[in-house]
Amino acid sequence: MSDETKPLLRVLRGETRWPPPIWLMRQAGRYLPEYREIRAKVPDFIALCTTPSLATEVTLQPIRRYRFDGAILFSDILMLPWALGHGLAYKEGEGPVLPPLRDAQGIAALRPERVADAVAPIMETVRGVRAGLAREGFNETALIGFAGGPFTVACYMVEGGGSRDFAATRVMAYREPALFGRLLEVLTEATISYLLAQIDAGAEALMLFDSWAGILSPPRFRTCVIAPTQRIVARIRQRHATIPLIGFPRLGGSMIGEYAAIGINAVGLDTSMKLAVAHHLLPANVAMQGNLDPLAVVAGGKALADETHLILRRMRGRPFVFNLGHGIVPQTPPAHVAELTDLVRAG
Ligand code: 1CP
Repeated sequence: MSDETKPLLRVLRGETRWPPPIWLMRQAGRYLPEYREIRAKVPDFIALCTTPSLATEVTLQPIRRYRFDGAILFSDILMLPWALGHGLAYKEGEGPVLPPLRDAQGIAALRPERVADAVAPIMETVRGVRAGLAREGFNETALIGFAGGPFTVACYMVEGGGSRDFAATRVMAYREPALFGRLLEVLTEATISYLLAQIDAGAEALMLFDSWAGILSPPRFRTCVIAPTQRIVARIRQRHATIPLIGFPRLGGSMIGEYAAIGINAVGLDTSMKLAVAHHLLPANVAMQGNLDPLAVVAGGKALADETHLILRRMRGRPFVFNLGHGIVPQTPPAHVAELTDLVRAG
């Protein structure tokens, strides 16, 4: 089946299809026993992301169970700082840990010239997933490549890991805008090369995860989220005029209209976004993706059905990709994901 007949790609290019295509953020991961089995043998998460045979396998696992319309490359947004030579480790139960980057020396120590070699195994995974999808007969499933939004990646680098409020990052963005801008610039350029390489390796659509976009004031949202994203979109469009691009400015709220105006094909909506407001803010040709609460999938049953039907009712008649409002959580029963795909496919 050619690209043009894959439902996800058609919808991202502006077509309305019903039932809508579906995939789920973090669809490969700890809620799946077959993922946990591989993870038990590879305790180092970075090793999992950089071993093409294993990363390919875990990318395909959820497709075999649920025949999702999108397969998302198994990797992590923090593999880019890792590729830039910034230290990265994943601590059990703690999430990612990086050396906090707070000054010009920290930026000068980044090594953009290393990125292409460092991400070579990830490109091998992209090729492996495309081949695996074809070999296993998933002809309608499109491969989604991704990167973190430069702002969100900077959050983890400045803070040195996850945080509830990324206070050090926001203070740096306000107090030292030139320094923070320089960091964003290095990340933006590296992200462009990284995403172009994913397209060359076989990614059919790309998503930018800007999970912490919404913690900024509107003026800083423009300079730290919209401007870098606009540059990424323009540079990718120069080489690949029609590749679908999905942006996820999580918690972007009232700013998503301005965000969508930069030439992105689709906007990922988080759970807090009222869909009537999203309709008002986004142009009709921009597809929407989202926004079921991941905890509704944990609940299952009537609550899951009610929440799902509400979203389907609100989205009928416009380009729409069913997804969650944030990543699936580890305690999700795999049977509830099957309930969800049945509900969506019944329209
Ligand atoms: O097995 C494990 O325990 C590791 C858990 C895990 C997984 C499965 C991490 C560590 N990353 C991933 C994969 C991942 N991360 C994907 C793969 C594709 C998919 O199935 O969707 C993607 C797209 C991401 C993106 C990602 N990583 C984001 C953006 C989306 C989001 O959830 O907001 C972020 C913020 C990260 C950082 C990260 N990586 C891992 C953790 C635990 C975290 C969050 C840290 C924190 O802020 O507390």
